[in-house]
Amino acid sequence: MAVAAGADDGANISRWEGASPRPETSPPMASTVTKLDSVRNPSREVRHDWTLAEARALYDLPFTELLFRAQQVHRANFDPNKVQMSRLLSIKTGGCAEDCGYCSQSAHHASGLKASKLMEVQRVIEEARKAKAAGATRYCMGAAWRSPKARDMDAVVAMVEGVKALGMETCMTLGMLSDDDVVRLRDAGLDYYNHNVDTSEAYYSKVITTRTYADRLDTLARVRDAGMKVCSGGIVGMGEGADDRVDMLVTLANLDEHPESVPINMLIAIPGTPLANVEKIDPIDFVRTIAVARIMMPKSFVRLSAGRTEMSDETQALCFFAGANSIFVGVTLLTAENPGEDKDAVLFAKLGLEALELPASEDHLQEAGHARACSAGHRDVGQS
Ligand code: SAM
Ligand code: DTB
Ligand code: SF4
Repeated sequence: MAVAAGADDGANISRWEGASPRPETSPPMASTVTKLDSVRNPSREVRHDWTLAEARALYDLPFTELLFRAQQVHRANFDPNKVQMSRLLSIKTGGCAEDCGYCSQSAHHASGLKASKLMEVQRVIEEARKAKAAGATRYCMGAAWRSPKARDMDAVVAMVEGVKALGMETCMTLGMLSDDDVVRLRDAGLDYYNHNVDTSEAYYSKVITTRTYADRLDTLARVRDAGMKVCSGGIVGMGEGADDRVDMLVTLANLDEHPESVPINMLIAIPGTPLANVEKIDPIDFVRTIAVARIMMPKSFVRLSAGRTEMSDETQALCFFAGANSIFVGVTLLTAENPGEDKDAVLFAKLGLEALELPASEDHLQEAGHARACSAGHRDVGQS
């Protein structure tokens, strides 16, 4: 059944407009109605049966219609002025066996990046503490691995436990996971696992040859089955076409459950990698990708992820209007640059955006109490 855009939105729109009544709007032009009617998605409906044609029809809508519609979906599900903030840390950098064509950390490419060993657990916890003080609510730890080795798992588990004890949400991205790995991470209290499909299945083999699209989906299924939250998205601007972008979103939206977090990265072109000289994506097409992700996965956090240092304030503002509601904060991502808290504070003030805080659930209060107890414990150990 076709539902006109906005048909179910009145109450939701006024929710964020305080006391002001929803303004009267003129009916849209006939051509607009026809285009919008051809795609079914009331603002709160979570669908898992998207077709490529439907997704592409959204992507191809006149820009302001696409953004209007994405903003309607966004307002029906989120406070549009709140943005979730995550901080990344590379816990094991470089020397990776995989050949991902975009990545500075692949041993296959001459990016000049110095490889390092797995970081000490206490250093990771100290970095997380600083990130929390700077406003991040989720700490994401990334390792340049095809998959974690059994010998590394004790340290990784200790990192999750230590960061969680600070009262932060935890996320890891360690490559492919086995059944044992997911159980250990879940039992340690890992909240999210990030594993991106990266692009469409059709374009994938042009970017990565050392593991398959199916391998990625297997890991996502393992993470989901173990009961952890899924963070999965991809990269745009790798020379793919619009069909690849929407196909990637169809893959994510048609998973049994939508990823709770959907990072949309703009390629950071790294010298020495095969994608170093690929043509840049038009920012308007990047914003379209964000808007379509928002519409297709209405209740997921859509993260405006890598590539913000290359974006104007205006592009980022359009991304937030299109429904992006999460960012990475801090001056580095894993190995590449990010705007940093000072620049983001200026941007957020200009746009009237605010950081989304974690709900003060009993769990988090308990965790914060546990963190205080732990840090007191560590001081005691240090003093004895
Ligand atoms: N090794 C793990 C893996 O690949 O699953 C985790 C780390 S990996 C760096 C995490 C994700 O970062 C990749 O899947 C990719 O989507 C993104 N990424 C890596 N390099 C990037 C770049 N140069 N530009 C944009 N996104 C990038
Ligand atoms: C994701 O989708 N983007 C983040 C996170 N997940 C791990 C990583 C971006 C990496 C950008 C390139 C770099 O810092 O090396
Ligand atoms: Fe390795 Fe991950 Fe980089 Fe691929 S994206 S080369 S798996 S660190």
